[in-house]
Amino acid sequence: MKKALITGITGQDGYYLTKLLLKKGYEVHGIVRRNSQNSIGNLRYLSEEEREQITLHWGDITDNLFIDNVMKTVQPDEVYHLAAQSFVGFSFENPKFTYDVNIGGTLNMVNAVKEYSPSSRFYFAATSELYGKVQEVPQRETTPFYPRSPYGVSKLAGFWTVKNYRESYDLFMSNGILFNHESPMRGPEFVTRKITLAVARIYYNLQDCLELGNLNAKRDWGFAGDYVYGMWKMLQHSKPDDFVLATNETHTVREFAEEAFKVVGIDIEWEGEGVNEIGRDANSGKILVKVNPKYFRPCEVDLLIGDYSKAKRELGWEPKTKFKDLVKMMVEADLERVANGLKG
Ligand code: NAP
Ligand code: F7E
Repeated sequence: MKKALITGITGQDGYYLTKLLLKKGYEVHGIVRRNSQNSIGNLRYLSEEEREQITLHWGDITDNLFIDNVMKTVQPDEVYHLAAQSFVGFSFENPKFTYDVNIGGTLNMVNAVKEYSPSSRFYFAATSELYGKVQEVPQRETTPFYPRSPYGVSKLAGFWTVKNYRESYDLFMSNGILFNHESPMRGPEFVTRKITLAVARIYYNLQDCLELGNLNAKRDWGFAGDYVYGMWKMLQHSKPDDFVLATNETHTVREFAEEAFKVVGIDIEWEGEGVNEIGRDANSGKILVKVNPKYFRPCEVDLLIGDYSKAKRELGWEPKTKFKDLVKMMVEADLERVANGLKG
């Protein structure tokens, strides 16, 4: 039985990756940081049977003694390093913390592999945020990087740390340059989930209006369930390497919101510009979307669209879920959650 160690197991991708690896018969170990509620994040949505199969190790990735011990004890065949301070907006407010977790934590992980489990195959969660102010459209593995946030800079350091350990010590370490991927397990502060949750709450008259920041930002949004399969494929490959996973389709935040309201039968009509732009229910005239500058970022990534042809060619990976189906899946899941909440 193969053994996998997942950091960030309580997050969005941790949830889908755990399900995938359990299904494939892996012994799954996860790193969870302690909190006062002993909460296990998205792992609570796994079945009891699935949860019982996971071994949790309680600690923080910034603690190198803890990471060394886990690596020595578990001796995993595969390590999926997903843990990070992953919210770009928050990284502007807390750059030091973001660097400590995303750079320091990643260094702890690769070093523990080198010292205590050098035959482990290692996956690092790099990101399309490395491309930031894009130097080429669409972005691929050879596109020069230009990060635009403390988060992006921290992940750039992580990317190069992984590559440097791979080249210096002959370790199997791969970088997944993943474009935005979403799901019903997405944190509620990220724009897609913020929108789908608001649509469900507006539908049930629990909220009047949705406030957003930059409606013009364009993202390449895929489904997290498809992307964790790509992570696994990278570690089954004949050699370690760096791969873009994306859909090669891009949409504005405005389009995402429009599509999400459509799922509950509301057509949005837009008026005005910039901070004065509003979205009205075309039927009732009610204002459902407003712009609030507090959600603007000091530096924005305007356009992301990824070219995943290398992953397709070398790994046989392709995204399966289309944009409209992703939006529908997320709105429907939030409608159900909000309805269940109403039932108490
Ligand atoms: P997420 O939902 O924010 O999950 C992050 C995970 O990291 C959570 O389990 C969190 O634990 C854990 N974590 C944070 N700081 C930690 C620390 N100091 N010690 C131990 N665990 C810590 O992120 P995601 O969307 O699943 O993304 C997974 C990874 O892919 C992240 O590295 C992210 O930066 C990267 N990525 C994401 C996307 C995307 O679109 N989703 C795209 C490219 C790259 P808590 O539950 O305790 O907070
Ligand atoms: O923002 C704009 C915002 O926070 C997307 C992380 O998983 O993907 C994610 O980073 C866009 C930005 O994700 C709001 O300005 C408008 O242009 O959902 P987001 P992100 O910054 O793209 C990458 C690939 C990662 O690696 C990250 O870990 O939407 N936007 N209005 C808004 N964003 C938020 N959060 N909230 C708003 O109200």
